[in-house]
Amino acid sequence: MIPSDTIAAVATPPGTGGLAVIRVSGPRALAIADRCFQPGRPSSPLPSVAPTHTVHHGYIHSENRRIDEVLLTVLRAPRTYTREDTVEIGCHGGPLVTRQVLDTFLRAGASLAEPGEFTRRAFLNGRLDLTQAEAVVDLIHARTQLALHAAHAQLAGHLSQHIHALRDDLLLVLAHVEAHIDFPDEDIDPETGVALLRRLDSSRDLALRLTRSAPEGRLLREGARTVLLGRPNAGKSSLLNQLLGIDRAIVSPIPGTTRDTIEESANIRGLPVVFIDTAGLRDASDLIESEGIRRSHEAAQGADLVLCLLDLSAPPDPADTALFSSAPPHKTLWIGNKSDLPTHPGHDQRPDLIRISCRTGEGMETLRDRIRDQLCAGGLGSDEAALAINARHLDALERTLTSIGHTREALASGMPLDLVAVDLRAAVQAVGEIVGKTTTEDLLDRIFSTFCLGK
Ligand SMILES: Nc1nc2c(ncn2[C@@H]2O[C@H](COP(=O)(O)OP(=O)(O)OP(=O)(O)O)[C@@H](O)[C@H]2O)c(=O)[nH]1
Ligand SMILES: [Mg+2]
Repeated sequence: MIPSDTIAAVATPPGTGGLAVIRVSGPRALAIADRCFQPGRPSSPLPSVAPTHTVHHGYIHSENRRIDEVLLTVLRAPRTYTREDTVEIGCHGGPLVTRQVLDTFLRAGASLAEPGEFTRRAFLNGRLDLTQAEAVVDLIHARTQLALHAAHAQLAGHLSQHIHALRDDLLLVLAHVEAHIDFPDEDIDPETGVALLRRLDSSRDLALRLTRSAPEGRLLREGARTVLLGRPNAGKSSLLNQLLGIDRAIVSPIPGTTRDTIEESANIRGLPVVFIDTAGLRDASDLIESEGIRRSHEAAQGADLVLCLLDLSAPPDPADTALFSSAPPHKTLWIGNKSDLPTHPGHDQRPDLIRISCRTGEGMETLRDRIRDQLCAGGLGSDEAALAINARHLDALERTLTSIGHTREALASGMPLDLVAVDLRAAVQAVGEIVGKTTTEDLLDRIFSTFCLGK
């Protein structure tokens, strides 16, 4: 349904700032602005008669009282974010003045926008599809270059193109099948049957390829979970602080300093990484420490990457091997810390050890490179990862794949064509949900409620 009311919201974050922006969008945006805005010069035009994409100096007033001196931008449909008439008011950035400017527009006839309502309108008016609307959120929340890159690609429609191609292919097969349902006397000739199966297979391959970018999508949106494991005093908390560039965790010479897991995000060579500092691994008699160690093991199990830290200055402990058993070998980096101290000869046997010193910073750049390489080996940073689908896309693609599978079986085993069509329609429906060709109010509510106010 195309909305008919005019909405307003503060588009900048709450709090005090130099400027704030208030956005008004809808069929009455310009008329409402006329009632709230007094041009700086009497000869200057009111918003409703001002040309599109022009900026005007003046005052927001309410009941003959001046609220603020502002710059007002007039943007006429359809060349706007929502494709509706839009007015943006740049006012002073205090919370009170911003609120008063907004209230003036609400009193003049605008209604307060829901979170994400501007983007929801952009979607309903055909300016964006659903994957692009989701990319707007990703763009706003991107914390690293690579996450930003993926969000830009999705906003530009890279993922949509693939989804549309997939849907078009399935629709073509459906058209063939439905044509034959209408003429029940004619069977699909064997040649066409083979061609249709081939087309279904290529649809399945494309859908599978897209699902493979899901792990990268998660890493880019949520960060790669990287757990620091090691015996007490190995220097895990010191390493966390080094990687973050701040003193986040308490460091002390007393073994068993860290008792709970500490999580913090960092940007490693453009990749979003969530580091998790854990309690040192040893056989603890203390109840709290044992629980901390249990959590360390648990964190390592669910990790994207595990950093196993050894103290080079201390003799290697045979218990280390057992304790580190929870680290999955293909996603583990072995690190020797305290390279500034004399190295105990027992450590020479591990050629893959990355030598660092949290005290001097030696080896930290190499470690950052190795973390990036290890995460990129999983596909992150590749062109494929630029597709980086999210959990909603994955769910819809998996349903698409199931329906394609059923269609294929039904077609190959010569089932009646109206049954084949049922499965095919389910596949078209599922793939259409991704871009918003088929939607429900519920689905839209779920997506747009994750947006911030004013977006
Ligand atoms: N010489 C030297 N000392 C270090 C280095 N890294 C850490 N230390 C010291 O080692 C001690 C233990 O460091 P932490 O970072 O607290 O070790 P941890 O692994 O977090 O220890 P727990 O929390 O007890 O498991 C502290 O006294 C640090 O100052 C290093 O590279 N060189
Ligand atoms: Mg610690």
